[in-house]
Amino acid sequence: MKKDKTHIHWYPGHIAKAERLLKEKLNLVDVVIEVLDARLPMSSSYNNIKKLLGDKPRLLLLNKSDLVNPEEIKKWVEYIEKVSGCPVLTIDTKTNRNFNVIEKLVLKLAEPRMQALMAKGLLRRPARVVVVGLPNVGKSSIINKLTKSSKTKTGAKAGVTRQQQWVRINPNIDLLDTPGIIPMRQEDQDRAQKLAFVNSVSENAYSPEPVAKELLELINKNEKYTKKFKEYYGLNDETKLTTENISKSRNWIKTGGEPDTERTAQYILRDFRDGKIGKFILDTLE
Ligand SMILES: Nc1nc2c(ncn2[C@@H]2O[C@H](COP(=O)(O)OP(=O)(O)OP(=O)(O)O)[C@@H](O)[C@H]2O)c(=O)[nH]1
Ligand SMILES: [Mg+2]
Repeated sequence: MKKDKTHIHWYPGHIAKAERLLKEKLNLVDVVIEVLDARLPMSSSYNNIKKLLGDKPRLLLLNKSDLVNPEEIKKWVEYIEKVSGCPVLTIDTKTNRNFNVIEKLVLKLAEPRMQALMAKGLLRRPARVVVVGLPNVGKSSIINKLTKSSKTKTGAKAGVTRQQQWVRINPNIDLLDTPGIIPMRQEDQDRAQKLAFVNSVSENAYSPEPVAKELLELINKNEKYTKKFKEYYGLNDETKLTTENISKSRNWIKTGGEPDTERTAQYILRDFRDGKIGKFILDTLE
């Protein structure tokens, strides 16, 4: 039988536009906060960011850390700090954990640029920062949390083609109040699939059945993760973890007795994304 291939479809026109908008935002700030999904510490990062940023400082946030194992993500934090040379924090937007550290790190990262301004005879001003990341990683939730206590819009800055709204989140930091969306590129289907698992790809770009199947294939490579899925869906050790077997176990059957694999696929993706099955990191650390 031919293996089901997931085809995630991208729209090159959208990518070009997204890249242009992202670049405009990056040009406006002193520090960039890049948000990653903790379940995909590697696959949710942006390959091209170093090129776009040059030597502009960057803070990395592994968001949705409530959906991963704290010990496992710690190893990722160390690894990413080492390879990127950027500070990395784990956060989730349901708690305040590490949110005060975000502001401290932004100030620290911005300081050399502030010093450079003052060396040119300019006055110190608040550091400017933007939140960027792939779709659905939690950018808006983070911006909302950062701006919650202070809703002072500081207005558009002069010399900017597009009108941008800034919010003063503390006396020393201005945050751009709309995030920069990182465009996804076509070339890497493996990565596209992983992003579809965590709902970072528009649902119009794929059908759930092959994507759920690929998720189970990935899970089947990890014994511990397979066990969690089997426990959740009531499969015994001997039963293979497949969409069909989950359909049967849950009695998601079509009239006529066939397993309703399409409905099952939707449930699997939803349960996984909501963290109901357990905590999973889908990238592998060598
Ligand atoms: N479990 C969990 N869910 C989160 C967390 N942060 C955000 N979410 C959820 O993730 C989804 C996307 O969050 P948003 O803040 O809208 O993400 P975004 O990056 O602004 O998404 P786009 O605007 O579509 O690019 C929402 O359903 C949030 O409730 C988190 O820390 N943990
Ligand atoms: Mg948003």
